[in-house]
Amino acid sequence: MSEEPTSFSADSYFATQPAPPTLEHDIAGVKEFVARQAKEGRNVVLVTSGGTTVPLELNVVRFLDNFSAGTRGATSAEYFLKAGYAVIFMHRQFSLQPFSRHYSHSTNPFLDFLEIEGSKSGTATPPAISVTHAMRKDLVEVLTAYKSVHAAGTLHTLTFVTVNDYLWLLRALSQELSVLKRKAMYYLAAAVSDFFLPRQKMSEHKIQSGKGSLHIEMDQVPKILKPMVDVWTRGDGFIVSFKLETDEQLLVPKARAALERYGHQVVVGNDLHRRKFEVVFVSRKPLPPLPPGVTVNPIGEETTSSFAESWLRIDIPTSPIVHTNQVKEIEEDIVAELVRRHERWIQGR
Ligand code: 9Z3
Repeated sequence: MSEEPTSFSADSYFATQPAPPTLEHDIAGVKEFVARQAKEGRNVVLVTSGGTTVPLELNVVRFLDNFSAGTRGATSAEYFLKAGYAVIFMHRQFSLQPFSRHYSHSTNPFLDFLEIEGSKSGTATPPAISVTHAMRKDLVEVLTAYKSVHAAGTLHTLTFVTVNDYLWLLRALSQELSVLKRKAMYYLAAAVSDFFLPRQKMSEHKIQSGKGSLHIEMDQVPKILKPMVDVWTRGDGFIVSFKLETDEQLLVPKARAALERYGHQVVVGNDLHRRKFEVVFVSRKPLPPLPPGVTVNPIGEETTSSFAESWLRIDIPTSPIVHTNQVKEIEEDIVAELVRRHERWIQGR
């Protein structure tokens, strides 16, 4: 694998990398969903969530992955639904999803709070199952929200696995959503690989280990935010990207650079280790002060000549695993703030 790296533009990427086989089917589903939401007058948000993989072989045995459990995306999707948005939830297969995330197999396995009621011997009817008393209140709350979203038809779910699936889907969905003009929001919380191996350079079969160390040169994933802003969404979409860093010092400069380069509306910066209780909103224009009585708690707003940063912090949870819906989630305030900003965007301010 010693070929020279290629520099891909978005156009050359899509001209040379194959579309996922389910793309046409996925587009048809989204088209129908968007048309229905447009008729019913809802704002629609595309939420991307979870990590993308980069396969190393065509018959894939090994792949690189990006860190993300899908918590940010799944949690935010619930708050957008609560705020009256219709949600297209585009997520990594098997990552967390709205509603079911409360009962993930690793942190809150649902089998642990189900009980089998006494069975009547000699009958063919299986015994009833009940929920332990302590879990009932939370489950009723989650189930009620889940059922009402289903009845209203306001959640549409799609999956990706590889960064290639992600890029093709993002382009197609942005184009579909562009019919909603300013009523569409794009909330790009998925953790997207910066590097990939083009199909043309991939080994067909499992890479063999006999030759010692493995050297792979990867190409850069094209920067798709620029065409997304200018072409796919035709400049109308309210686009929010996330910037993940592990060096806190880089967060604001990198977020500003992204805004400068791509021209979208907001970058939400988050440090890997602090992301559950602290984020920073970075945008290009200074914003008017927040209205009184809002739930967001920006403790410091700093405005430079062309960028405004507002920090959002919540109390650090005392226990790492808490099996209750009563714990404050930072996504509640992130979504509230973005809904307000989107409203202003719709009004052309
Ligand atoms: C994020 O920064 C997300 O907030 C997290 C969420 C991945 C940290 P979890 O799913 O984690 O709750 O476990 N997402 C964006 C990461 C990303 O790939 N951003 C790109 C970049 O930083 C730009 S779009 O260059």
